[in-house]
Amino acid sequence: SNNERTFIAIKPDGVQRGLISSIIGRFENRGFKLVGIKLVQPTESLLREHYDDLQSKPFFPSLLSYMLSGPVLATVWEGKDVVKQGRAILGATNPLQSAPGTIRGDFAIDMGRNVCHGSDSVESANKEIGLWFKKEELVEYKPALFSWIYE
Ligand code: YYY
Ligand code: MG
Repeated sequence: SNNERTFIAIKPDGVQRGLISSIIGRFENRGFKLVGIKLVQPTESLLREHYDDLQSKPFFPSLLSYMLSGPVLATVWEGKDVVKQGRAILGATNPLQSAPGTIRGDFAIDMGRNVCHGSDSVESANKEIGLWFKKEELVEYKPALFSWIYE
């Protein structure tokens, strides 16, 4: 469906490095629709819920302090296959394995400074969107270019 949604976040390093416009520009250029956006200083409890499945991993403490180190740009994008396409736009988790042309492949080197987050399934997208956004912070509109992007 054209209404699939994903949660994409620009992590504290991406915000500090001035990469917000480069990253959201790639989603805009592809034709995905922005339906929510805000800068957030995440709390530890939000991050523990967001990364619930990773809490027992050895890298979790450093992931937590990295994600707490500054504001995060939280965004929600809508469009056909946007969860999977969003992951492809971001690139592999480890930037050293991310193809050039992906965000991580173009802007990152270390896994613990990989600049961005993207939901890995429709189910986790719904969970993450609900965690980071209130319902009234997400908008509905028909983009003017819709019929130039979708046949
Ligand atoms: O979804 P994605 O961000 O690509 O990877 P996850 O496996 O969900 O891990 C979340 C986050 O944790 C990753 O972006 C970097 C960090 N991390 C790490 O520092 N070391 C690892 N071995 C695995 C993940
Ligand atoms: Mg993940």
